[in-house]
Amino acid sequence: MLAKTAKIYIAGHRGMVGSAIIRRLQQADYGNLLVRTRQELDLLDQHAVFNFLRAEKPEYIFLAAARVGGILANNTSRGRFIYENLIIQANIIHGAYLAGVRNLCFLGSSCIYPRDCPQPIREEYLLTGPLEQTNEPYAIAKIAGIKLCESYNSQYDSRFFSIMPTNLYGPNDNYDLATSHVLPALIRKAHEARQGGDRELVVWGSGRPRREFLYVDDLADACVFLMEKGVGEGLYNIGVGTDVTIRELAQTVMEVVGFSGEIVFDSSKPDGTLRKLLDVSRLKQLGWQATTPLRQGIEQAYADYLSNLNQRS
Ligand code: GFB
Repeated sequence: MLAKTAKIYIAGHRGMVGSAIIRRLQQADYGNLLVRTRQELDLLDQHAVFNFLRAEKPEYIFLAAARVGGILANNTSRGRFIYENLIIQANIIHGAYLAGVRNLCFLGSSCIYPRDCPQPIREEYLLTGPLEQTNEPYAIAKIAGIKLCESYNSQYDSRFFSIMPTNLYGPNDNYDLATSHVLPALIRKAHEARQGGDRELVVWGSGRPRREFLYVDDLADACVFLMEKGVGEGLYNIGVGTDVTIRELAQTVMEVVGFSGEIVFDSSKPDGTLRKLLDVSRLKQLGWQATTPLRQGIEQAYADYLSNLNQRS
């Protein structure tokens, strides 16, 4: 039972996912939240992480700290993506074990599944085939995180579980065009094209890949739901159950932003996997479902983008 006074550590609380988990916990009146900025605690530093967890002894951990990025960042910073993710998760998971923290929610990603697996993707398809090449290092790190959780549960007295979100978007997203995911990139490009009076919106790849998009507050709600339920083990896909092509996504973003130019495809950029729609029946059976429709979520994300722009100017 997750008590309202339980000490809960949120690793990565300044990122899009971690900050959404904080919002969700605060909304539900959890009052004993533990956070550390990167300046206060370097998660790549094993001794600092072990000492911190031993001193603070949280009862629950949400492990939302990670090196993340879009297709280009994954494909070009391959060393950094595998190294930083392996180290951060190993430090926190082993540190949790050493400090006697029994409950932990590990955040993975839908790219852990084989590139060519049947759709929608069920949790059982993990490790049944080769991975998508553009994000293989990141996916391998995340698979190692899942296996760390499973192995610690099996050898020790821990209750660590893993969740696999589909492509996320929402407040606090990364809008840097070189490292971002597609949805924030298209919001920024469409906004700047409209402001600049441009005629074209450049979309990477062919526009044919399909992606599923989950509003980050829905993801945070699912993480807290599973922790409250006390699932304590296993792998859970979290998505909306439907996907769109990148071309359709670009059209919706253009409508929301109010840019009516032409879409131009840049075929020098990779498409990545053609489809990765998650099967979300496991979560549905437990009684959870996403609630934010894509268009509404894009409107909310664009409003957040605009308010951040206004704050900076
Ligand atoms: O979101 P995204 O970068 O990552 O790209 P993935 C999704 C699709 O959108 C790809 C296309 O086919 C991109 O080529 N796309 C079109 C764009 N225009 C743009 C643009 O301006 N920027 C970006 N970034 N893409 C990531 C993985 O894969 O998904 C991570 O690399 C992680 O490991 C994450 O799993 C959820 O969906 O292809």
